[in-house]
Amino acid sequence: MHRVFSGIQPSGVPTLGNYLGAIRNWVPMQDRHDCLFCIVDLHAITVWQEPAQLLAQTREMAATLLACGLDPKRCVLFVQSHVTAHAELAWIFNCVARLGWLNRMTQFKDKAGKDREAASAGLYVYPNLMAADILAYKATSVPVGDDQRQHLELANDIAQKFNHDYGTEFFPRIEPFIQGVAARVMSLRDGTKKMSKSDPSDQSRINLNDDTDTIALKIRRARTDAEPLPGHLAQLESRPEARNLVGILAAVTGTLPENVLREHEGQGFGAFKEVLTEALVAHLSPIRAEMLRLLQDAPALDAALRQGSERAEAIARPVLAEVKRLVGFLPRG
Ligand code: AQP
Repeated sequence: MHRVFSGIQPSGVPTLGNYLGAIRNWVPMQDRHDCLFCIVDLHAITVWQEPAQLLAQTREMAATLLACGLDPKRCVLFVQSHVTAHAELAWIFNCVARLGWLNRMTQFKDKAGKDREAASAGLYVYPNLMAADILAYKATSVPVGDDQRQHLELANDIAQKFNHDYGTEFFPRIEPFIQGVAARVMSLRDGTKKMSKSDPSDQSRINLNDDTDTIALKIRRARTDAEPLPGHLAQLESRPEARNLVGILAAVTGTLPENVLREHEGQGFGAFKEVLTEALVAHLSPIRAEMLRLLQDAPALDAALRQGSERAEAIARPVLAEVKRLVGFLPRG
C-alpha cells in the first residue's frame, strides 16, 4: 500500500473548487491506501489569519471533511500544528533547500503579489514545510492539483539533497497524483482565475456551507456571455466562464463536459443556470446538513482531531528521531 499525504488550508470555508479538485478524490483513496489528511494551519498563517477565526475555520474544515466522507477509522485526519514534527523537520529542510530553488517558485510570486518585500518569510519557505509534511511520514503519493507540481518537484530535490549530504537513502521518492485539469474550478466572476476560499469576493465562489438561496443567487449572478451553448467543447475555448459552468455541471453529475454540451446545445444561460443550480443543491445539501450537525458538537470534533494527531505523531516520531541521528542532533545508534 502506498502512503498518501494531502493537506488543505483552514484559510476559509472550503469551496466547490476544493471539493471537486481535492476532497472528493480523497474519499475513495481511504480504502486503497494508507492515508493521512491534514488541516494545514501552519501553512494558513503564511498570510494573516485572525486567531479566533482560524480556530473556528479549523473546526469547520474538520466538519466539512468528515461530512464529505473522510472517515477517521479509515484514514488519519489531523491538524498540522498539533504534530510538532512538521515544524521541526521544516527547519532542517530550510537548511537543506537552496535560495535559488525557492526563487523559482511561481506560487510565491503569485501570492506575494507586487509588494514582495512585505510578504512573510513563511510564505517564501512554504514549499520546505510542504516537503516536511510529506516526508515526516515518508509518504510516497501526494494527490494535488496541477498548480502544486512545482512544489512536489522541490520536495523531491530536498529529499535527494538530504540523502546525498548525509550519505543515506532515508527519504523515498514522492510521486504526485496530479488530478486532471478538468477538476480545476474557476472563479464565478472571472473564468481565468481559480476559485479560491480567500478571494475577497464571496460571489466568486460556492462555499460548501452555502444554503440553497445563496447557491441560486451566486449562479444567477455568475459571469457568462450572451451566446447560447455550442455542441462541442472546442467551441468554448475562448469562453472561459461558459467552459467553467459546463465543467462544474459535468463534475457534479458525474459525466463529461462533452455530454453536458450534447444535452444542452443551443440553450441560453438563463435555463442552463437553473439546471446547474438544481444539480449543485442536490449534490451539496446533504454535505451542508451533515457539516452543520457535526459543528453542533465541538468537543466530539476536537476529540476526533486529537486522536488523529496522536496517530500521526506515532508515525512521524521514529522518522524524526532517525533524521536527528543522521543530522547529528542525537548519537547514531
Ligand atoms: N479552484 C480549484 N479547483 C480545483 N482544485 C482546487 N484546489 C484549491 N482550489 C481549487 C485544491 O484544493 C486542495 C487544497 O487547497 P489548499 O487549501 O491547500 O490551498 P489552495 O490551493 O491555495 O486553495 P484555495 O482555496 O485557493 O485557498 P487559499 O485561498 O487560502 O489560497 C489542493 O489540492 C488544491 O489543488
